[in-house]
Amino acid sequence: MREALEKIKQIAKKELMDAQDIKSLDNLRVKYLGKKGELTNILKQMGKLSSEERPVMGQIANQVKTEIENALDASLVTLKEKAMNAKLLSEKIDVTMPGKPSPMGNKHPLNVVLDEIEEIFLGMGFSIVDGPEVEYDYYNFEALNLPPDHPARDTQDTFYITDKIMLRSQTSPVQVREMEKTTPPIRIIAPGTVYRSDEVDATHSPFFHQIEGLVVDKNITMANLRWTLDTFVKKMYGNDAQIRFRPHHFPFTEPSAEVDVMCFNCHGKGCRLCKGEGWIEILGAGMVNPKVLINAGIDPEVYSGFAFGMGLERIVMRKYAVDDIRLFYDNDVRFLKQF
Ligand code: 2NM
Repeated sequence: MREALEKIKQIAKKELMDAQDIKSLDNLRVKYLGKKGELTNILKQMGKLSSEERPVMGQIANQVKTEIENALDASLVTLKEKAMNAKLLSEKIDVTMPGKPSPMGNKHPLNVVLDEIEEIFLGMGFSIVDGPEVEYDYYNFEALNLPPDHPARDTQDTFYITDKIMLRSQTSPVQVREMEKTTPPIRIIAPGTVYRSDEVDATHSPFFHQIEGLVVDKNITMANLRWTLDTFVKKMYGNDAQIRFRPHHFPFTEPSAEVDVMCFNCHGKGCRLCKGEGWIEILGAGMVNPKVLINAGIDPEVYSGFAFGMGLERIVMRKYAVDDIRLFYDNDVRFLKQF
């Protein structure tokens, strides 16, 4: 038995030294120390020994057991260390390596120009206001002096939700709400999305963006309107930019005008960009109709005002020679990257 124990000890120690991983170490623990393990088997035969031999053999057996356990523990420590080193090596990252570049987005050209326009009007003391896109037809039409039978109110051209509620077709309802809410002086621009039931083509979209302006105070005249728009186009297109007014009609302004800017390509001579005109229409404007002031609770005997409106897409298309309005809404990065 002594020899058997010595042999188990030798072989166990060698096998434990040779174990390559924690799993095989576990198997060895079972093989030697488990319930049906080799050492356990020998200990079971202790009963057959004489009462003199038993304590001696018991001591040797315990010693072998302890030695195997110690060898197991030592081997476990070494293997764990080895596993950790392998893991560290395989997961090593080089923190000095350059990162992968993330694709950068782009400011949308409509926003590039809108921000520019807002900056110019903020510089002249205007505030920026907004309002609902789902609007009562009262604010969109009636308060603006468009009676129920006015052609612009044709249901063919307007997205009605109920017979009284619609998607706004202009941003003027924002101005009406502002006039109701505050007392003059008022100096605001209202940029935003507007909706019209148009057939889609290169120059039409069922939604687009408008910027409308409104100034109401005592003694506001057409001269203030001209100065404001003149200052605006000079900041927008450069100091040699010029404007001209052509008589026009809007129900919400009286008198009304369409405003052209001298073609910045040919300086009035006529070219392809301005279709031979020498001038390009950029906005509509006029003195706020006294009826509109009354509707919004402002006394036209005390106050007067001017208003103007422009389409953002048209201005951007002209500025960057974009020939199809649909390009603004596709969000194709190959297009957007160009601004
Ligand atoms: C335009 C042209 C002329 C306009 C009028 C008003 C309001 F609310 F004050 F009456 N806001 N915007 C206006 C005037 C809009 O767009 C071409």
